[in-house]
Amino acid sequence: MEKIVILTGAGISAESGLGTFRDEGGLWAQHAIEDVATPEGFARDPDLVHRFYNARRAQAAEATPNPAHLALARLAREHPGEVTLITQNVDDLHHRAGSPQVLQMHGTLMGALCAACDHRWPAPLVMQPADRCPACAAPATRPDVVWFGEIPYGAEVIDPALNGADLFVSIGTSGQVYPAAAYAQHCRRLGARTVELNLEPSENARDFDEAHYGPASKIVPEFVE
Ligand code: BJW
Repeated sequence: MEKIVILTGAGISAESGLGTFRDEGGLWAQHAIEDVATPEGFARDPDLVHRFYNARRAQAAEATPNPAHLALARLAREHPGEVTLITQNVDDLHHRAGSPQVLQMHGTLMGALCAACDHRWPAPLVMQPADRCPACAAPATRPDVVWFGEIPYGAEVIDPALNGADLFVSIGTSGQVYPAAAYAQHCRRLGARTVELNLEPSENARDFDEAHYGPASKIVPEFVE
């Protein structure tokens, strides 16, 4: 039984209408990273950060999965127990495409997190700095996403999956953000075949044995078939 680990990034959701971060006109062209994706930025201006994530939550709720999300869901259903799907994305398009298990290492737009007591609950469509935590009542509600300087979720599942992978496939990610950017090199050193599916060569393109470049909605279904 071949163990397959798939890592996805913003590029897989681009054709569902959700902006990537670093492409021309992407999210970081409109907002400084340090203002909206760091705990320090949130402490400085929680209103701005909530507006940024409220807008993205609303957009994500309107978006629909594209053929790339659907192909990965099909792959996992057809190969039960063989596929580990890790996404850096905070949208829920893999879930809505029917992927049975999705590890959202950078959290989820659909979740709220209390910065005071770490309690988690489903996010309201619109979050505000004064919103109180349902567990401890602190007005410390934040989106349940992982910002720079914070520890990504799921290492207890991700690390063993990477260590046991026969095939590692990276889809729609620029390879600029760690630890995800180091996964291909790690898997390759341990003997896995590594494949990149992206619009253009990523920052870590040298870590892949094989690459296919083009829009995810075309190249992912082709690769999966
Ligand atoms: C298409 C397409 C189409 C477009 N079809 N493709 C080691 C070295 C150096 C630095 C560090 C290091 N280790 C840690 C750091 C610090 C830091 C870091 O990486 N900094 C870098 C800037 C260098 N990392 C962290 O702080 C992380 N924490 C951490 O490492 O903790 C310690 C630790 C150590 C060891 C083990 C474990 C932990 C946390 C990182 C959190 C990142 N958070 C964000 C925001 C999440 C919430 C939100 O969504 O707002 O995550 S930043 C942002 O970048 C978001 C994304 O998930 C992430 C990656 O972006 P992604 O998905 O790659 O998007 P883009 O836009 O960059 O690329 C899109 C790609 O798609 C492009 O290639 C296009 O070509 C392609 N594309 N259209 C196919 N149609």
